[in-house]
Amino acid sequence: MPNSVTQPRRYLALSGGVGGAKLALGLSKQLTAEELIIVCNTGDDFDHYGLRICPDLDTVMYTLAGRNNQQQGWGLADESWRTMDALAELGGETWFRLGDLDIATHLQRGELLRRGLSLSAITQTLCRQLGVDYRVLPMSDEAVRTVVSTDQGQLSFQHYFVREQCRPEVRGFEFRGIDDAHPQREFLELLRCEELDAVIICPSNPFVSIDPILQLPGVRAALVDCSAPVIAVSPIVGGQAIKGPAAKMLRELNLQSSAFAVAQHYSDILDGFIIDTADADQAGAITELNIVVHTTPSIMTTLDDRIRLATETLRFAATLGGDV
Ligand code: FO1
Repeated sequence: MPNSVTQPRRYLALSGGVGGAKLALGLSKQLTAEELIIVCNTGDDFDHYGLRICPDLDTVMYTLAGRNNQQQGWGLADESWRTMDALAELGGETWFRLGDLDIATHLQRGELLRRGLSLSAITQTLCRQLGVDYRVLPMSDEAVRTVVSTDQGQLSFQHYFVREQCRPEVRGFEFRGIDDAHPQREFLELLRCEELDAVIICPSNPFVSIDPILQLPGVRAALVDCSAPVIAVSPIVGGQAIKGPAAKMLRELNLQSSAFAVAQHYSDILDGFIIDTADADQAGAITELNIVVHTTPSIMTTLDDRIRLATETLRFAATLGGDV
């Protein structure tokens, strides 16, 4: 697996949303906290009731802590909703569901922000308190906010995704603040370091979960120059997204809703692409993009599925070696 018995293995996973967190969990079962660093999209973050909500950071943190709501994917298990019910009684907005226990995370994050801590430091503190040793990093410590251009005008991400339930037709995306933002320091250092064994783009939505990370100044260039193989796991299986609007977005952007279209979207940075057996017929076309393809069952329903896909991904990375 590693390219030398002495050199520590280092893997960088890029994650957003529920699908990303599933593979991150599988990778965490195969790699130690020294070997796996997870960078999360923060374009979904938003301020609501004066709380700073960071869905993709919290979903990975709760998932690695074994505390996430398995059915929903986001939020905490054993949650209660009394604050939401009380808010409804007062005429407050309840379209964005904040569980009583989840609110504690947002209160503590807000308190630490007010004390001047960076989002990286806050995330590390929250993770440590929840027993998560893995480095879970925001893609940037500066604010980047995804705005979705739709047939009903521009919508902030959570308004599009939750309030409007992804119904509006997308026309494009804007990542507000991204030109002035910097990739999180450790993230960029890792991309440039020689010890990295692979960059793994998790099966997240390419447009609203991964692109905000890739479009941070310097990230795409660092991925192109990266000595380690860059691998993505397709979020599209059999023309459908496992969860969320990725397939619908592809169609609305007049792209194919296919694994091939995702490979094309990442083609300038990818060395390898993992597709599901259902899409084996697209392997040839993807190979034409000068991307090595690995075909394997990629739907993650159980923990074993997550671990198996993570194992396949790490093995695939090893075959691509460091000299790409
Ligand atoms: N997603 C929903 O579909 N409905 C919700 O009410 C909702 C609340 C919520 C609260 C905290 C949090 O961290 C995530 C939450 N999500 C909710 C998921 C969130 O919108 C998405 O996970 C990401 O933004 C995109 O993957």
